[in-house]
Amino acid sequence: MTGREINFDGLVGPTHNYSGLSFGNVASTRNVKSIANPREAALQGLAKMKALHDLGFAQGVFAPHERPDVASLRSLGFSGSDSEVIARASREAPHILAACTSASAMWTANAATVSPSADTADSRVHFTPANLNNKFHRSIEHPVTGRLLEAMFPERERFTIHEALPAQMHFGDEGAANHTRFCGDYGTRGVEFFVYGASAFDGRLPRPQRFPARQTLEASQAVIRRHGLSESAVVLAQQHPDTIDAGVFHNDVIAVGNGNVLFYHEQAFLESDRVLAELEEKLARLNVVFAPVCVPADAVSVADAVGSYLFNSQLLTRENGRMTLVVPEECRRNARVWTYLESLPAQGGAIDEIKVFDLTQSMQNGGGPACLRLRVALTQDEIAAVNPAVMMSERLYGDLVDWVTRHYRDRLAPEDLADSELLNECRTALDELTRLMNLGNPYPFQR
Ligand code: SUG
Repeated sequence: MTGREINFDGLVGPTHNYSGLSFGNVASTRNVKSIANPREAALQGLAKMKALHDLGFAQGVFAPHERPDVASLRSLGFSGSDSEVIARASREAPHILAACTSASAMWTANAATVSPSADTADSRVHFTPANLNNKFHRSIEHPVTGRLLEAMFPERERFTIHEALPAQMHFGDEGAANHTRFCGDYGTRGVEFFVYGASAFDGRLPRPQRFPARQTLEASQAVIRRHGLSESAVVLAQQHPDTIDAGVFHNDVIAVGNGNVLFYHEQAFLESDRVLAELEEKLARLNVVFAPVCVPADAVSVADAVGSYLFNSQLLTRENGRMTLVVPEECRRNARVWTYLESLPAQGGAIDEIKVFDLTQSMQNGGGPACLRLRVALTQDEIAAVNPAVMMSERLYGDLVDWVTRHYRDRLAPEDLADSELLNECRTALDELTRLMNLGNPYPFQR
């Protein structure tokens, strides 16, 4: 093997809560004003990271952000000391305070789009932090995401960290949640698959009627240009607008790919036949035999997929070349989905193992196993250049569990967001974390 995929999971931040901020994400809307347990959320995520590390998968950790984001509140006119800013925002605009307090950076599939060096014109690994322009609470993530990526991938001659795309609806970019890379070996050239929800400029393309299409065609095309990807190794596809209207707000809620496998729902894409044929043909040029696994609607409906997050799974290649599907506990609770999953290993494809994790705290905001991780495929030399303090180990796991246990609350209700102590708790925790993970000073309060 010349390359490896590392999964960088978002460590859930201390302000994890349910504010119903994501119109079009049905779990977020359904659970608005529920009581959150940030400590449990972080420990659930860490347990998944550690379990996958123990199984031999390469696992990294992506640090959370400083919240509430006082600078954003100030930019919206709230003034005074930090605690006065929070008090005023909670009185006058609690929805804005909630947006500025979200721990949404945990869903690192939305942190950036990543192109491995084997695919890019200058043979560097390219990262474009996502502008997440469709939702205010997420649009404030990219500056710190960029600084964290710089600290995680410090060698500029190997790793190019771009600015986010222009913060404008025409270039709405949701990062790797709408990007999949197919390949033979992770270190050799692959085909990058970009799925968009709608075009911002081309009125002939259909668009969803009920919920927003967060990723635009034009954003995907801009990332392709920036990363120096070759047209012969890129496939673009439009997500089916009806599925967006059914709650599929990112492609990773309806499809997941890895290696030569695409595991997808029958209704995921418009022009499905063209998309599959193009993937097959472009992969064949790289001597990779494409192996799509289509889940028919009569086995699992789109509603079942949205409710269970079957496709928001991680598809991981084990050392023997076979694949493990990592799904959330919710899949076991849906009889049709579970029946399908139990039949999958016997179908004779590459996926012959299912692992189930309890990620309920994140799931209640619409974030499953795939949302929580950013995949970065690297060569051995590049792996050696990653900041070692962000890589999962027995020691880091122990340190992070201890850190979460000491700093996180086990209950966060909507009214708690007005408590300015939360900001101090978050800053104290993050100051310690930056030393633990050797991240420098990426946060506004440290600058
Ligand atoms: O952007 N939820 C996130 C979930 C992101 C899931 N990511 C992927 N599918 N890759 C979102 O909708 C809800 C926050 C709240 O309502 O409090 C939220 O932001």
